[in-house]
Amino acid sequence: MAAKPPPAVKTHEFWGTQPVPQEGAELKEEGPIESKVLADVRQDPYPLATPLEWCSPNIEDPAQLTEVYELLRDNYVEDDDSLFRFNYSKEFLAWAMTPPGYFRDWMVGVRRKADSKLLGFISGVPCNIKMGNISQRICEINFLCVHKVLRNKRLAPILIKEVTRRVNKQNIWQAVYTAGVELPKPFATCQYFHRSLNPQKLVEINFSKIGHQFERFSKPLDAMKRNYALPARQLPRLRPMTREDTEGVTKLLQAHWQTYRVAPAFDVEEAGHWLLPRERVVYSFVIADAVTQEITDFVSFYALSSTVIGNTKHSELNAAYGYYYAATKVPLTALITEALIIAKEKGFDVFNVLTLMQNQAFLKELKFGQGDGFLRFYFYNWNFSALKPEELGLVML
Ligand code: MYA
Repeated sequence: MAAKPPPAVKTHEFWGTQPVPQEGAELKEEGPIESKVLADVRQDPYPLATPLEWCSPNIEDPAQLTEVYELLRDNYVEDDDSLFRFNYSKEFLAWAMTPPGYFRDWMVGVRRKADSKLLGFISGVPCNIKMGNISQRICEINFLCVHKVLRNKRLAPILIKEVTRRVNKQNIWQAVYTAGVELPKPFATCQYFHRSLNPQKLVEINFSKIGHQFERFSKPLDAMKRNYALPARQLPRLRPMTREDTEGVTKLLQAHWQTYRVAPAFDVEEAGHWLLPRERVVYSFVIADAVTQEITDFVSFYALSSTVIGNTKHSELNAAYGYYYAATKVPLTALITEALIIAKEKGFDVFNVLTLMQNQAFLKELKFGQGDGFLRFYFYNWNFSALKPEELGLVML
């Protein structure tokens, strides 16, 4: 019998040239893959095809924010069946791209010269990250998008190289990013889980199916609704986080983040930016000790809608996504239950989480269902041994 051919290894014309761990290569010591100095950084932007030009959209200018918003609304990530497309709100994008010390030129856009239309985008923001035993100021990359009319023309690698050049100019040589697709080479892979808050709508938009366990009932949808009904609030002392809580929350989270191999290493100012509540963007809650006022517990989620593509009844799926937490005085399950109840009260249809942090501990009990999506986590220019989702304490937007 003829021997089976070896499995095809996907070749990566671009990623094969980048300082990322390559498929099949042995892991080297944790740390940078290549070492460069400022003098090595190219001074001029990378060349673009003649009809195109670079820009740095100013996210604090409402008109330019709208351009980025519309590019993403119409061209950003869709699920495999093209039923849903992420629709990050303008407020959300403004929050995600303007943390303390952000650089305007890390927002990289490509315009068509003829009419200035924005056709490509990628963003970077500075962040302090714990990578194993080292905490370092690196770059978080997000919102890579090429307009549908310019797909498969190798514009994405040019956007990535240009943002890398601009980040390097600030003497920063590492980045973290996530993608649904598999590239060389993730240090962690997490799976999505979904907790239904509005089962009827989720069925109507084909996000969920009525499960087999409900088919034996005369009214399966009603049985499904009963199954996902939530209890009344159980933690009356849980209240929205305020600016005065920022130091206490930072202290609590910094201690919690020590338990992971990769996690944020925010200072108080960054924590204020990333965690203080913003309506329709991020929701954060604390419990303070009745006597000492010390913050003992924290839970948060963020709001990210998706456009429902081609559904006559519904146009938006309102999703809440689990964000950071730390529980020291109440069980984590109780904190997440409160978050689910609040998210439902605020009109969210579903609560999504990944299998990172301690999430696997509550998925079953709180009736989260396994999704079909995966999210891969990557470092740029940093060798790092693979970690299990529960060793990962970083949430990317
Ligand atoms: S993840 C979200 C990505 N966005 C979307 O999925 C939106 C919808 N899709 C699109 O807009 C386009 O399809 C994109 C590709 C723009 C994704 N990450 O131009 P092409 C590689 C990295 O012909 P297009 C997020 O935002 C692909 O393997 N690379 O393709 C984080 C191939 O390379 P190779 C990707 O479809 C982004 C090459 O691009 C991705 O027109 C992190 C093909 O280019 C992807 N998601 O455009 C970026 N998808 O031949 C890296 C495809 O080698 C940051 N590709 O296989 C790195 C750190 C930089 C800073 C470093 C500082 C120190």
